[in-house]
Amino acid sequence: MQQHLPSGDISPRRHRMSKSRSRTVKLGVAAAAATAALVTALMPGAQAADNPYERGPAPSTSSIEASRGPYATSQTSVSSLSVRGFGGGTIYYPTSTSDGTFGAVAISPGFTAYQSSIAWLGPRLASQGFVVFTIDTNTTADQPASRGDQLLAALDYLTGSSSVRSRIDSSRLGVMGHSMGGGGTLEAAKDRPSLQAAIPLTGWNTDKTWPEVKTPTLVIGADGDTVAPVATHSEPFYTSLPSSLDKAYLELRGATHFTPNSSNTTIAKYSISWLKRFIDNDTRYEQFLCPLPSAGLTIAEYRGNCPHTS
Ligand code: 9J3
Ligand code: ZN
Repeated sequence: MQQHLPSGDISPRRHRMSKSRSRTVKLGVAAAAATAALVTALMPGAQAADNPYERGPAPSTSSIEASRGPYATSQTSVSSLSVRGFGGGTIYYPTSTSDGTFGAVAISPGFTAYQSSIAWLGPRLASQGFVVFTIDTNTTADQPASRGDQLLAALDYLTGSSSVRSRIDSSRLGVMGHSMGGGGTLEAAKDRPSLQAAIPLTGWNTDKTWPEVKTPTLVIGADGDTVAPVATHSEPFYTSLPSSLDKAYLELRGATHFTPNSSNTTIAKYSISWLKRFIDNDTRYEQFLCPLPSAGLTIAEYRGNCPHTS
């Protein structure tokens, strides 16, 4: 959040206030601040802000770039034999239950790939305060529309049947995916407008137009992608999303179609910020999204709307 210095017209008005009134206001403010500090100190999980969905300490550039966030994580494997509608997967989640429930994200791999191809995102995102489900698809040849259905089936399993269901706020869900899984991410958002965030990673889809999407979407492309070139995939995906939607386009510099298959700080920091901002309504992360990030060593291009409307 940007801090603004008080503008010049404040001080004459302050001089009009009597000394006793000024002292009463100051004491009241001090008492309220002390009470808030005491409540926060006595209740480790308590948040000083009024947003009930905020989780974890105030973020910084280094905290969103770090290889792990503030939460220790656990993981549990889900067998394909125990579920219907998708191919099983691995759930990564904050170990502690003392901070209440968390938002959740399902993530699909791409064509011919397995959950291992996106596994780095599990602990990376979960340690920031999300339940993360990296899935396998029914077959590795499944197309984007099917991957979208499977992401939704995975979220339904996660919130309805999984061993961590009580740790999740089922009203705060998002989807991500690589390549055809990114194409599936857009399909899932189109099919379920209640989703709070969507992030296709070097997404691939024969459908280039997404005016139906109501979910805040961060489209991530790669400047050197020759499998799903940004000019025919991520860029039209982004452009076709409604202009009224909170949306952004991040083009990675020096990156390929397979950059999202390895740990990547630029993908992580903007994904964490987008998920926090739109799944948790956590405006402490707005500072990393608005004003729009500048192009540089790892960002070839960034587009989006600021300020955000939702
Ligand atoms: O998931 C993907 O990597 C999709 C890219 C692709 O090769 O599609 C061609 C059928
Ligand atoms: Zn379309």
